Amino acid sequence: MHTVAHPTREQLAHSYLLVRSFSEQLCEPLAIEDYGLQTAVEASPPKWHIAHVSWFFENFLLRPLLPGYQVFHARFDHLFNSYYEQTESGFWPRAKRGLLSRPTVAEVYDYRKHVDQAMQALITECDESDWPLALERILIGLNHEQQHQELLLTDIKHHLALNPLRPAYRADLDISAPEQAVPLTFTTLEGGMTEIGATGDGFSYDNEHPRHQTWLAPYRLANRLVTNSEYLEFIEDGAYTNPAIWLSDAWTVIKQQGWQAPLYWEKIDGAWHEMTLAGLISLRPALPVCHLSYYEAEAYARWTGKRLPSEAEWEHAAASRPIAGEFADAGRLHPRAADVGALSQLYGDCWEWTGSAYLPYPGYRPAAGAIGEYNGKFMCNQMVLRGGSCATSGDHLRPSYRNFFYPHERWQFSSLRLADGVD
Ligand code: AVJ
Ligand code: FE
Repeated sequence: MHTVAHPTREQLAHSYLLVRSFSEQLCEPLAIEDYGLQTAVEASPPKWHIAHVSWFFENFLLRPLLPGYQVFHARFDHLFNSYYEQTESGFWPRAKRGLLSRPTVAEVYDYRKHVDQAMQALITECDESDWPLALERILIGLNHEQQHQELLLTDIKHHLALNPLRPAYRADLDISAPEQAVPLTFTTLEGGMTEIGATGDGFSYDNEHPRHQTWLAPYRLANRLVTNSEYLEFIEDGAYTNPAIWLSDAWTVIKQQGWQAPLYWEKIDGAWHEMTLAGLISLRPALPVCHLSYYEAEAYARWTGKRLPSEAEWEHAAASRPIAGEFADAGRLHPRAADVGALSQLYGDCWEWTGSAYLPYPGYRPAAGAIGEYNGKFMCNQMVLRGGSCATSGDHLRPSYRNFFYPHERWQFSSLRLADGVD
């Protein structure tokens, strides 16, 4: 959520309404029956998302900062706390979020309204002395809600893709594509002593700090994301049956899960199809390949003789370029084909797996207390993704933004851009 450097209370109240109403807008195409489903441990039911983002404001703002605040329900903190250990409530297990028929969807929307009214009161009535803390936390809460808006979309896609009817979330989406992608070319970047991390103007998460120097040897970046037709060559070369291509952990997952293609690809009568938020479509060769795990992105890059960019290489290239691309706001909800030969698709379309482990930057310190659990405790065994996707709001992104997932996870809109050294 971009705001001016020091938003007034009115400006913040307005931003709050905009972000909150976008969550409700995203849920409009849902039937009541869609709200409770959980089809993977990592994918939550829409009802849970809608309640959890409200809990976040209740727990980190209303309870500590709004005098006399009455919680909506005494046990909701247990049900809708995601993973914060430093709380009295504890939390309901993630894997069992889909087992809760109560509270009902209607009750969860009432909870949301209760929190919204109290938040408007907090924004207007909060003591001047508490305002800096309230402002800081509201900005986290709004950015948190934007993250869950993306998760809502990716989780709904997962739920609908499991269903043999392959129902559309929105049948009216236009997933058009050109016949051919723009040619793959490489841009050389000189590197040298560069800086990465949040610059300090505008909101950023703690994991983007501190900004620091990092050395980059000259490198080359592909002008666009890898396409479906390029990835198909990898499949047709027998990638998914050839253990020599894969990292050991990757091959274990491929065998266990029976992977034969990216998530959501399926072959029908010899022709590849892809499940989208508009339902099942025939595979469009020129569109970016999407829903890859780190394992697949890494192996594909190596198979081409190239590699994944590091997060510093990605950020150094992206920092001087406009935040433009296919975002959730535009509502296509599917990546678009690149249409220029120059470095493009850095933002939006698909998250880009990097070759960088998700680690603290030198000197990183998470905040004290439960809110410090937001990012810091996940800095182990995950990989960094950069740039955002067609399910991310455009005003949620910036060059220093670090997303992170486990290397086997592929239900996000995740893809890759090739990188190479300079010889
Ligand atoms: C940054 C997307 C990995 O999904 O847990 C949501 C975002 N953090 N609530 C996640 C998040 C707290 C986070 N990711
Ligand atoms: Fe959350």
